[in-house]
Amino acid sequence: MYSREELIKAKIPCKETGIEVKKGMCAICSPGNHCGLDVYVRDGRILKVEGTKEHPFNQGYICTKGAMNKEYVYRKDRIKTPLRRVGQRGEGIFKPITWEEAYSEIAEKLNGIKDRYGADSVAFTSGYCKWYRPYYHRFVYAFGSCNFSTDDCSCYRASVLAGACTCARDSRPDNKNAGTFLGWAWSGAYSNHLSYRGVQALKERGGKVIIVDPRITPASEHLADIFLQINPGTDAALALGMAKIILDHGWEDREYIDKYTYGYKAFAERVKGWNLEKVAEITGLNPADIMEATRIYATNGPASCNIPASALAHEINGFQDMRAFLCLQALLGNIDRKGGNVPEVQNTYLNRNANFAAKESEYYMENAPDLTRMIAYDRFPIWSKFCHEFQAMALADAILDEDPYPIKAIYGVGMNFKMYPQTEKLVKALDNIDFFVNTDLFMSYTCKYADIVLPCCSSLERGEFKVYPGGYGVYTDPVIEPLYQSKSDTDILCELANYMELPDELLRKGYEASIDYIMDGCGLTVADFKKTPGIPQKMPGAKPCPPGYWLEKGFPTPSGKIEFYSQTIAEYEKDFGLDPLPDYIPPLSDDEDEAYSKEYPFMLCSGTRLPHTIHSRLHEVSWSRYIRREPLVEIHEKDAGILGIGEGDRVELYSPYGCIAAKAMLTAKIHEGTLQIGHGYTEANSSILMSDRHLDPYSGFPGYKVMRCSIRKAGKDIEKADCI
Ligand SMILES: Nc1nc2c(c(=O)[nH]1)N[C@H]1C(S)=C(S)[C@@H](COP(=O)(O)OP(=O)(O)OC[C@H]3O[C@@H](n4cnc5c(=O)[nH]c(N)nc54)[C@H](O)[C@@H]3O)O[C@H]1N2
Ligand SMILES: Nc1nc2c(c(=O)[nH]1)N[C@H]1C(S)=C(S)[C@@H](COP(=O)(O)OP(=O)(O)OC[C@H]3O[C@@H](n4cnc5c(=O)[nH]c(N)nc54)[C@H](O)[C@@H]3O)O[C@H]1N2
Ligand SMILES: [Mo]
Repeated sequence: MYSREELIKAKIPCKETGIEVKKGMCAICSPGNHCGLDVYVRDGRILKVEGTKEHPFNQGYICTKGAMNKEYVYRKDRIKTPLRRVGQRGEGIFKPITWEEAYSEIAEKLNGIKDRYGADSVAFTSGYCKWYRPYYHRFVYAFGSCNFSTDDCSCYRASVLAGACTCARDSRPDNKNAGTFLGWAWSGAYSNHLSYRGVQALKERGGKVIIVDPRITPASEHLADIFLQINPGTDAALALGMAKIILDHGWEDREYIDKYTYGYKAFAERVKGWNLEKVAEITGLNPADIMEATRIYATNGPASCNIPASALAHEINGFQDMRAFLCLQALLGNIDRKGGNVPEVQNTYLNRNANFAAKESEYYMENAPDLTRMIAYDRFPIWSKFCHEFQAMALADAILDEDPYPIKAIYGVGMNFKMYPQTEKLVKALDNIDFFVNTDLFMSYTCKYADIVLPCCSSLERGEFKVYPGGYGVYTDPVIEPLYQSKSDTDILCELANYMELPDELLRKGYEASIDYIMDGCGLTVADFKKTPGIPQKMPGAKPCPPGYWLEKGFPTPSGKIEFYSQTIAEYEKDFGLDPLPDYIPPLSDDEDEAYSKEYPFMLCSGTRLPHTIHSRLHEVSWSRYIRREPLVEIHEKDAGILGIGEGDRVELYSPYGCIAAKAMLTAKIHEGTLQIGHGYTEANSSILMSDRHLDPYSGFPGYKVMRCSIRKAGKDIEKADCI
């Protein structure tokens, strides 16, 4: 057996074994990761994958999910050919058709609907995949529709919007220089393994770590000096309470506040009402712990922190929680300072700052239609102000109410109904839809409802461009041919654009020409990158972004300062009741009547990240299923005792919106009165329990982490229960 190094370096052993080690990229997980992979290939088949040691980003590491790439690519339910539905929607009965037949039917149907109802009546959507987005976005605008949406409507964007209303869109923790790391709704070990390593290193050199989480996690166990096991959804109360303690002790950075912030007085006035007892009561925390955590955070600086991706955003006060959290950082002068958080100077490509300027938004916005016509444009003004996408949480309403106009077709790329709250309502809304196309690798629950299904391929079967922090760009080569008749998403869109004769020459030239346009002026072209496929190259023009850029230049806010009081939000205060200052709103206040809370006494957190799954992608991979064979509901052992529920018992989880069946997993890691379940399962889709009205008024994000529900032991005839 040859070692990995021998196989990579020496050509002769490769000839003998027939194995080639090719450079690929894992796209199973967040684009914030996308680790470099060494893919062992023989006779066009993947044998195994490993992390690429010389990759500047992951340096050889991959996570549990990345290790499943082979099993993922060869999932049994890969779609082999384009398909036309012949059964009822949802039945999953299809007839294979040729690509030409698929393209001509799509072109005819979409153009027909455009002629009859206008281009905006076609809604274009995308699931979690990011790589094709700028290209797809431009495709939508070339067609003429203003209605483009992605999973950003429920992922991370709420945190970005809170940033945009306070200081800058996004920031990174400067853990190397920090005295303390504040991990707020952060469980890096499961959701972002490389971020966990950064905090481990801080801890190893003597830094302090504070963790704020309702759940006991690897970070709370192994890294935390102090762990605040907070009641879910009460984060703004804690942040405002900590601000009060900081001001009471005179720990704030006065000079920084005077020079770089706006609205401090109003903020100080707002936090006055938050005494320690009140904070402790709401958050369920011990007052002494709150004091001690605040003391460490304020006096052992500079302090860095994570920017929570979804946990806070999935509370319905998530936007305001994030604002309160950012204001806390500002009080201590931790924004744009060494050892604090360094705001991004630019968004290079696909929501990543790689220290050089690319022309991504110029590219897709070049021929943008009137975006004020977007679905739900007037419903979530902060969303609409900053996003070039409609808030898709309003899609079902828009279809059912024909408001602001009828939606007659959906074109989906990786669209997944299970990511939408009240999934069944969206499925029902399809009755009003004349034509639905979806593109996926796998025959998903959603694909079964489509009129035409298009087979796309994985990241190991396509060439794709990506940027990395530190100034890197990379272009991958396919490591194996696309399986069956599948194609890359951008090839599909390009061929369709040509079929439809969309009036956009650049788009019709294809993905690579588009990347060259976006990267124009950055120093390297696609042809340059392709000389070293899969190996990141340093961009000649990349410049490091040291802290202090915004402090010197002025922040991209109306006042040019960090805004405790947001002038942007103030524009919408009168008409929309939005609050320019951060505030705490109880997560269930809308529904909080007595009868309701009696019937649904539990608070459900759906979608806490599990180390071996990601959304709906890995549940059907056998490796992943061996780890957790069935959907499990975590319930506190005391609650289980009261309800007579034992470990492994079949249970039903129900809310006013639906019911799902799962198995009970008894735990002491979560609070009593709360339940937790993973998301993305077809046989137990937790999103059907969520209300599509339980939304954050600022961002439109759904309350996935804070939904009232109840649990009961299932009867013997569980199969016949009114459950999905
Ligand atoms: N209840 C609940 N719901 C949630 C969440 C939660 O925590 N709880 N989290 C929310 C968040 S943060 C997110 S990001 C979303 C994610 O939600 P989804 O978008 O649903 O994520 P996935 O299941 O990863 O991917 C959707 C589809 O894309 C397909 N796919 C994979 N690769 C490709 C590709 O290269 N091309 C194409 N065309 N398709 C591909 C997959 O097979 C899958 O069917 O879910 C949201 N919904
Ligand atoms: N393994 C795995 N990794 C993933 C994903 C996946 O599905 N699986 N999804 C990716 C995507 S799209 C996203 S958006 C990110 C999400 O990344 P995160 O936002 O980090 O997601 P979570 O792990 O759900 O939440 C982090 C921590 O927040 C805690 N939390 C939950 N509710 C609250 C609350 O009310 N207050 C506080 N303070 N903490 C709370 C959870 O217990 C958890 O420990 O993960 C990405 N990485
Ligand atoms: Mo996400």
